[in-house]
Amino acid sequence: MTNNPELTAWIDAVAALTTPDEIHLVDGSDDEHENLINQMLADGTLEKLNEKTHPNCFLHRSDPSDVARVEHLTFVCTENAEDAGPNNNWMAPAEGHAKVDPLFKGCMKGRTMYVIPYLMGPYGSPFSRAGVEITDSPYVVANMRIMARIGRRALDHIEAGGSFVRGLHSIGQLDPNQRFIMHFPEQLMIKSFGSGYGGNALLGKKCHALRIASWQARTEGWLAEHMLILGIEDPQGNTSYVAAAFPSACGKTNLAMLVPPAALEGWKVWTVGDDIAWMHLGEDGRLWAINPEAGFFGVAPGTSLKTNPNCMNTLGRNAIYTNVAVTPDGQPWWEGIDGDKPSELIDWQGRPHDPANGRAAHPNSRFTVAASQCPSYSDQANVPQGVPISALIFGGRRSAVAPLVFEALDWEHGVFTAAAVASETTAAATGAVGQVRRDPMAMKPFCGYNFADYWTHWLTFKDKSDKLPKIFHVNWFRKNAEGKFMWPGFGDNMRVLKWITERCENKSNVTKTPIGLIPNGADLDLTGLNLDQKVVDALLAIDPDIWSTEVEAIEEYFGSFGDRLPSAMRRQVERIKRELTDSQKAA
Ligand code: SAT
Ligand code: MN
Repeated sequence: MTNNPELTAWIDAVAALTTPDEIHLVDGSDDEHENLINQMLADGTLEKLNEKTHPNCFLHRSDPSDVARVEHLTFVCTENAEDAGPNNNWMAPAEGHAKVDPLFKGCMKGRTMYVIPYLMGPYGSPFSRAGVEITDSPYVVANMRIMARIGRRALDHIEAGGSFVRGLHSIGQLDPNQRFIMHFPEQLMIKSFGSGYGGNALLGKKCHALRIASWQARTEGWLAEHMLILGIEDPQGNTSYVAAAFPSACGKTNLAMLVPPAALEGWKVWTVGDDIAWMHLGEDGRLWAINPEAGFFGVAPGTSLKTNPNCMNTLGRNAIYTNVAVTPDGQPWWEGIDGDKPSELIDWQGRPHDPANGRAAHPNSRFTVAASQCPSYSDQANVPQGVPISALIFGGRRSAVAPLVFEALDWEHGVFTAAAVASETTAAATGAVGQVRRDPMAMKPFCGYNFADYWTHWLTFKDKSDKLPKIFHVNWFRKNAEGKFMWPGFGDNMRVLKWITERCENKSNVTKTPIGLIPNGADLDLTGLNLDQKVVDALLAIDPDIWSTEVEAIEEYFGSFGDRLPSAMRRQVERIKRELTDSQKAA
């Protein structure tokens, strides 16, 4: 099957444990893909969508209990509990294996075991990393084929002696009571049982490219982040790149393929990635980023020609839809899509849609589609050394507190700002929606080790280069007293990106506040946008009283990391508190 002895031994061991009827080494070919699709159409795993309007598109309805990531069942298994930190559920590795291995025993009987070699990152990039996912789900194989570079070329990388992450996955019986997503960073291993959902089952994505990779990145001196990567081209044709971190379902895909408003003539956005960035310091001292993924696994609801035309023009062909609704003529449908709501729909569970049953499409329904189909796909997206990053942007979903945008004072304050990010929870994970929680660097569900050590790692970059990106914080989600969003968002976010690129060239004046540098209202290009000056002022306002409470909450959160918390974080808390008090006294 392969000439790599380690891989052969592992495949044999997994087969002995899981006892599949057949073993299939995935080569990623068109023939193989077609066979898999036909098999899934025959057994009902997939349904064909309207070939005329959505060529080569398929619908998958998951088990209704298996629609999102399960953070409470996700574990980081390290020898030392402190290494996983209070930000992770922890188990000792021996205990972790002992918990899941019995579940895997005989679980593939009557099924085919697929062995998927995959590469995260462009072919030929020194920063790309390989993995092998063993799974009993053909749906996972079809999705991995879109999301990663799979098959022969990935196997070549492994057979040439590259190390690889081992990911073992079985859908089991899709029983929520027998579901675990286990990570063993010290062993470069993942074991996932009982779920077929994206982040739980497509192991190259969050499990490998973030949880395991963040661990490797710390050891090796780079960064594995939950960030989109985009290029901003100015009217003169100069392109600069930014990477931006937001929690799941907070608009990363929309921002990554944004279409600037007509009033900002000549500006363009190019998409490199929409979810994950691996960043290395170059010899020139700049931070260079690659997108380890090859596809988008995006949230469908809310996506429309109005909110994200490039996305709509990406996902109309060769896409797999999961848990969306369908129209009577077999077109995918979700809340927020263009046009009127059809009078008849089949809901995400396959029933005639009855509003009494809730929404027609699941709030976390998804599409899987190749990034190369995106009209704004960057011609630099597959360049082996990646793209140089001028700015890092962090944000969350906050109806109050955080202004539209501010710039950090320096790297240390930027790391503090990113570590202090909070956001209202979304349907991307099971559990309550809309609750504010700390989500440092948008990595709360994805950092494979202790956040305190992670911030320390981020802080080490300060001494390694004087050409690091500037750091910004944005909030598209601020609401007014009536509970309405104050900022139009979507394409108009370009106005904030434009200001950010100008700041990276040290243009535009700013006002210094305790929490960072705020744009002068006049420097935000709001041409063509009918926004009252009062609203702009409110969007940029920093209320010292609200921020005093916020800083106390941040301090309390940091306190949960005890002695491991880098002193720079405490220093920033003290500075901001002092400056807020001074500004309150002055007022
Ligand atoms: O389910 S995924 O983790 O792949 C998507 C997300 O929640 O960001
Ligand atoms: Mn994500």
